[in-house]
Amino acid sequence: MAKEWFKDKSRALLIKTFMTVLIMPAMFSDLAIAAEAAKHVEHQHETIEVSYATKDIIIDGKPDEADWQQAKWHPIDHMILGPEISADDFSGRYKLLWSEEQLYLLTEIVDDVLYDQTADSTVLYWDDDTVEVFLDEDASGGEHQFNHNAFAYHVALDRQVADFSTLKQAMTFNEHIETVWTRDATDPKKIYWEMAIHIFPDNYDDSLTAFPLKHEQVNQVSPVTLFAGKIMGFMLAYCDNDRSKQRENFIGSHPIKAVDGDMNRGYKTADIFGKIKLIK
Ligand SMILES: [Ca+2]
Ligand SMILES: [Ca+2]
Ligand SMILES: [Ca+2]
Ligand SMILES: [Ca+2]
Repeated sequence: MAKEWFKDKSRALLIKTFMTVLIMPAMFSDLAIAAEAAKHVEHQHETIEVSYATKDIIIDGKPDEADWQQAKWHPIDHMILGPEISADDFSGRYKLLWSEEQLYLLTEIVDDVLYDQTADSTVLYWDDDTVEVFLDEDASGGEHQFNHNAFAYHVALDRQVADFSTLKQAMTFNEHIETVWTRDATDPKKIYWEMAIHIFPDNYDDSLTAFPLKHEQVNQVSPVTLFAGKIMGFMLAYCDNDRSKQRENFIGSHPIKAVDGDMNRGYKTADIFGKIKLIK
């Protein structure tokens, strides 16, 4: 009887040890994965509130309007492509404001070398120093590489704005974003990139604005009128190149979950954009 009990006890101990060795680490790893996923989802769903511009914002690359002084900075600090870099090589942050006619963006960039190697604004524009503005007017998410369910505007140093068209070719959308940048008066590595962005809906049709541009046909779909409470998909990134053949770094404002090791997904899907809410 005692022998049997001992056998049972040994067996129980064996089972307990087995469970501790095999199941506990699995539980911890499940917990770690769940915590990581929760962190990701939490940040992804953190909506940025955007204040109303009480006075006109002059697009001159100078952030001296009182409304800009009041607005809150948001970081551009998530590495999408490239190695770690120093704050001197790149650091950036941004502010947003809105009016009925447009969304205003102020981007403060520190970049040691400003570089625009390809003059044609529709060729290899992602390998130049570029602010990339991701916008999804109705916050629908979803695929947008060759349609206008969302836009991935590449705003270049020469103030041209490029993205793919529905014809699967790059084209300019200069009428969508008015922009001017200037260097800081005391720190020349710091630039202020001020933009007024017209917000276009999913049904924007680029076929009439493709080259050759016919000015009388440009406004076939009007920008939407913005209002308090409106929610849009939004994300920001900077392509940093300091005289390399291809861009050295791509740094974003939001964390992106890698798919097959790839975090550079914003130009294809609006699912990874953050959200902004216009408030008054
Ligand atoms: Ca200004
Ligand atoms: Ca740099
Ligand atoms: Ca959309
Ligand atoms: Ca650069």
